[in-house]
Order: sequence, then C-alpha cells, then structure tokens
Amino acid sequence: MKTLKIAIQKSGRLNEKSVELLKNCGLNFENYKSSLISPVSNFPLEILFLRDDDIPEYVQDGIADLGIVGENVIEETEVDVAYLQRLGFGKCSLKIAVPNNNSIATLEDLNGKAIATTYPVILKKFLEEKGINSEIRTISGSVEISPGLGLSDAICDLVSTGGTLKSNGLKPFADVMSSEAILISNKGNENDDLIQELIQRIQSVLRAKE
Ligand code: PRT
Ligand code: ZN
Repeated sequence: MKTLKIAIQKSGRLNEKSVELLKNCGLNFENYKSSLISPVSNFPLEILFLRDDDIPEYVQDGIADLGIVGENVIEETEVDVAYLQRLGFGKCSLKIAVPNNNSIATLEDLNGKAIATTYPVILKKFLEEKGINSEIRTISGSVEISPGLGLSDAICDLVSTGGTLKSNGLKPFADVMSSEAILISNKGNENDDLIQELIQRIQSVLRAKE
C-alpha cells in the first residue's frame, strides 16, 4: 500500500502547531526532536521534519506529497504547488518599515532608497507593481538592525506583534503581504484518496476550533 509523506517544520514557530494539528487529526506518531522522519502508526503516512525553507521545493519535486509551511516561504521560493487549505496559525504580515524619525512619507519616497530584506523576490514584485525603484539589499537575518547600522533606509520583514519593530525604533509603513500556515501538495495529486481523507480530517479539526 502507498505511504504518503508530509513535510513539516522541524523546529521554529510552526513546528508545535503543525504537530498539534496532525495529532488532533487522530494521527499517532513519535515527535522525536532528533529524527528526520517519523512514521504514523495508524495511517499510511510518514512525517518529514525539515527547515521551513526547504518544504516548498520538496513538495514541488514530489519528495514529499504534502507540506505545512508559511505562505511567505512559498511565495518567496516561487514554486508551483497546489494550495489545499489555510490553517489559521502562523499569522503575520510582510511589511516595509522605516525609522521613526524619517522623512519617508509616501511609497514614492522609497525611490532611490535602500531596503534590507530576507524576502527579495516578494519585495521586488511588490515594488515593480507599484512602479517604485528602490535598491533591494538581501541579507540573511537581523534585518531590523540594518537601518540603525546605516546599511539601509528601510526594511521589509515579517511582523506579528510589532514589538521587534518598536524596540528597534522602526514603524510599519506599507503592507506587502499577509501570511499564514498553509497545507500544500504536489500539483496534480490533490484528488488522491489518501490526501482527500487527510484534508477532510484537517477541515473537521479546524471547524471544531471555530
Ligand atoms: O529553522 P527554520 O528555517 O525552519 O525556521 P525560520 O527561522 O526560517 O522560521 P521561523 O520559525 O522564525 O518562522 C516560521 C514561519 O512562521 C515564518 O515563515 C512565518 O510564516 C511565520 N511567522 C509568524 C513568523 C512570525 N510570525 C514572526 N513574527 N516568522 C517570523 N517572525 C519574526 C520576524 O521575522 C521578526 O524577526 O519575528 C519578528 C517579529 O515579531 P514581532 O512579534 O516582534 O512583530
Ligand atoms: Zn527558515
């Protein structure tokens, strides 16, 4: 019999909620922090624990049949996957933020300015749509300190409570995208019986939470 594979985040903001959702679906598995793969004992499914950045490509390439990952990561990796279900956790927004005491008042003011981000693909599309010509500085983390260091005029980063922006003297300026965790599958496999069975279970868990 066929066994499905679902990729979820190994550790980080989406791990706990992803595990909880699958457990609430009645799936029995060990959640060993050290292992990469955990078999489910009462459903033909294996759970792959991965870095979130790798999940969209694993699903696109069919190494995993399903994945749970933030919409922001899917959009940034530009993969071709099927969006099956929004999951209602991991909610955040990708925003452009500027230093509090700054003369940037309109989007046009970002012309010629440097924006630091870990989301260059999404930011580039946004700026192109708005007809704004900024310099995108791609960095791998700690984006919020870059204006203070003189490395950029603005940043584009994920925001949930807004506390990180505030404590770095920044204020939200423009919304680029909103995001939450999403269940994705390899395109063309959406109607597979086992996948449909899992979607049904996930939807009833979500409905029970409403
Ligand atoms: O190790 P791995 O690569 O798997 O994880 P990661 O470190 O890349 O990602 P992780 O665990 O930080 O986030 C996973 C996903 O959670 C993201 O891709 C988003 O979809 C979602 N998410 C929800 C967030 C946030 N909220 C969030 N607030 N991801 C990151 N943040 C960061 C943000 O970058 C900023 O540094 O939290 C800070 C801002 O938070 P506030 O509350 O101060 O606004
Ligand atoms: Zn990551």
